[in-house]
Amino acid sequence: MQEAEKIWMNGTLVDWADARVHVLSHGLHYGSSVFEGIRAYDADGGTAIFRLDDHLARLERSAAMYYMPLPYPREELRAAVHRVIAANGLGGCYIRPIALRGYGVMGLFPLEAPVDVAVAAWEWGAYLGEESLRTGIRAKIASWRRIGSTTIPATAKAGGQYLNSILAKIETHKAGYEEALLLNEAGYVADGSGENLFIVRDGTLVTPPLQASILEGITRASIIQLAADEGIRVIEREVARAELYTADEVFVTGTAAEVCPVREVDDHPIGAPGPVTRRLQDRFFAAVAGRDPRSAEWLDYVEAPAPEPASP
Ligand code: PPE
Repeated sequence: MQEAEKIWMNGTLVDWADARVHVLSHGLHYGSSVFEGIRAYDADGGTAIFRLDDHLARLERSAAMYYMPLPYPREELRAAVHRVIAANGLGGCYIRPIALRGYGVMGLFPLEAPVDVAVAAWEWGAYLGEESLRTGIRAKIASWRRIGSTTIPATAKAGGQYLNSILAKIETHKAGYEEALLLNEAGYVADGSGENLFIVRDGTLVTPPLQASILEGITRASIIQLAADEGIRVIEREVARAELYTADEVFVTGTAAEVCPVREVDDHPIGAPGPVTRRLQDRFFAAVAGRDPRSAEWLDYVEAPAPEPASP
C-alpha cells in the first residue's frame, strides 16, 4: 500500500509506523471492529471529501449495532478526517476510520474492552485495476453465499463479516476473475465482495433491495439519486442470477470501486460499458470533482492546515 506520514489515533496524530494495537486486542481475535471507507477527490476548489457526514453516521450505526460506544462524537471524527488529510498533504485519497474493541479482555463478552479509534488516509487508485473504470471488469458468482441478515446484520460495516467477502474474493481471483459477486441465502443477487450491484434492463435501473443482505452503500444511494435526477427509472427489487447474463448493462458501485462497469459475468459477455453506465459515471465523477453544483452538498472541502507559528 501507499504509505502516508501520519495517522490519527485515539485523539492525536502519530507517525504511520507507530499506529499500533496490542496483539491481544479483542477486535483482532473476534472481528469486533467497525469501519468506514471514504474517498476524497482533487476537486475544483481543493480536496473534497465525499459524503463525510453520511459515512460517519453509518459508522455510528455500525458501532451501535454491536453495543460499541464510540468515544468521539461525530464532530471530533469529522475534524480527525480533515486533520489527517491536511497533515499528510493529501489530495485525492482513501480514508479509513476504524473503531475496534481493544486490549484488556479475552472471551466473547466484549463490553469491558476499551474502544480504540483510528483514522488513516492514503492514496489508493482504481480499486479494480487501472483500466477497469473504462473497459469494465470480468466478474464471477462465488460459490459462497452472502451472510444472511439473521446471522450478521449486513447493514453494519463490521470487520468480522468481511471474512465472507474474503472467501468469495479469493475463490474468484484464483479462477481468474477481477471480482466476486455473491448470491444471498435465497439465491438472489446480493452484491460484490466490496460493492453494490446494478443492472440495466430496457433503460430501467434495477438494484437489489436492503432486504437482500446488502450493505447500505453510500455510492449506491448516490447513484439512485443521480439516476432519478437524470430521469432514469430506478427499481429496488430482487435480481435473479440469470438476469445478470441477459442484462443490457451491469455495473458495481462502492467507495473504493467507484462506479465500475462489468463486462462479463460467468463468461457471459455484457455490452459494457453501456450508455446508462456511462451517463451515471459521468454524473458521479462530475459530482465528486466539484464540477456539478447540483451535488455540492455532498462535498466537504479540506481546510488547509494552519500555518506553523513562526519560531522566534
Ligand atoms: N457492499 C460491500 C460488501 C462493501 O464492502 C461496500 C464498500 C459496498 C457494498 C459499497 O458501499 P459504499 O462504499 O458505501 O458505497 N466496501 C468498502 C471496502 C473496500 C475494501 O476493500 O476495503 C469500500 O468501498 O470502501
